[in-house]
Amino acid sequence: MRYSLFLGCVAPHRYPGIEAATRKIFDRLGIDLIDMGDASCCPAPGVFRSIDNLTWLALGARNITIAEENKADILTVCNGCFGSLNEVNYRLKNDVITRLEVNDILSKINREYKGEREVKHVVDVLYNDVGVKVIKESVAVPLEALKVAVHYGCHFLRPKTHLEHNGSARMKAFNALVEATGATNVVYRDKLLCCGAGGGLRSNDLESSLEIAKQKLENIRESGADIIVNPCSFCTFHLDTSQPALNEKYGETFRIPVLHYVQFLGLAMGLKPYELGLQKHLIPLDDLLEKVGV
Ligand code: 9S8
Ligand code: 9S8
Ligand code: COM
Repeated sequence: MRYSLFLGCVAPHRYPGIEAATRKIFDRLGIDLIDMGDASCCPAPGVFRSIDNLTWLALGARNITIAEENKADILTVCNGCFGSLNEVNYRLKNDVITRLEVNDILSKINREYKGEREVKHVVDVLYNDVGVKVIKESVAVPLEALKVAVHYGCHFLRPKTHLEHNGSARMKAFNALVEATGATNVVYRDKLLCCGAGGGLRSNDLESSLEIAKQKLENIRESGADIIVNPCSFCTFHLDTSQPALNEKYGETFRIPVLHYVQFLGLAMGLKPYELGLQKHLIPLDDLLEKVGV
């Protein structure tokens, strides 16, 4: 098994631990990750797709051609990147006229989109291609002491009728992967609520995006969860950074650690906190690490 690793923007720029964790857990699982050279932003679906469809398609197609050169499907670690590239791929595979238009643009940089590759979310790869059994066997430090609030994120959840997203199957897969570490998956109100970042809201209207995060975090706090685990770089970024911002703005006392699933699994595999970049998170994980005996 081998994949082209698509990093997106948030992992390399803000949460390098997501990249480090991905490389390390895949190394443990014996799966090769191939770099994608000069890949660009996916481009972010909530931003580019809403503004200029053709630009969105052409930029996404250019990234996919890098995976075609690698002869390996794309692995994404962010819901937005998955949603964007998967949809570009779907549209271009199924719409000949748009594909001709996009390939005309790509010809200026001597590239051609061929439609030879799939775009996969890391959750789909771990659940379908690796399997829960192997994930369970890879656990060296069971996380039984932890109550987890799972946050899926919007671009993870599109229904099967929308292109080939199948969010409900993916949601079940994610629960199983979280539970495979030994942790308890808690129930909380409005679980499917957005983190507040997406659709360009965080960059365009920070105040509203913080309001949504506040609702989400209040519901999670009420559940008594020790940690938020999610499968998206952008959600990780927003749920972690919005807590100090809300504490400052409203005199709140939010202090719920947030991990991307690849980091959470890394902990369960026995990787060290510094190998997973946990020191880069604004909400400290010290108490939680003590709880699981790391
Ligand atoms: S790339 Fe640029 S802004 Fe981001 S991280 Fe995920 S979505 Fe795709
Ligand atoms: S960021 Fe990640 S997927 Fe999204 S649009 Fe609503 S939720 Fe958070
Ligand atoms: C969210 C990406 S993961 S975007 O802001 O909706 O483009």
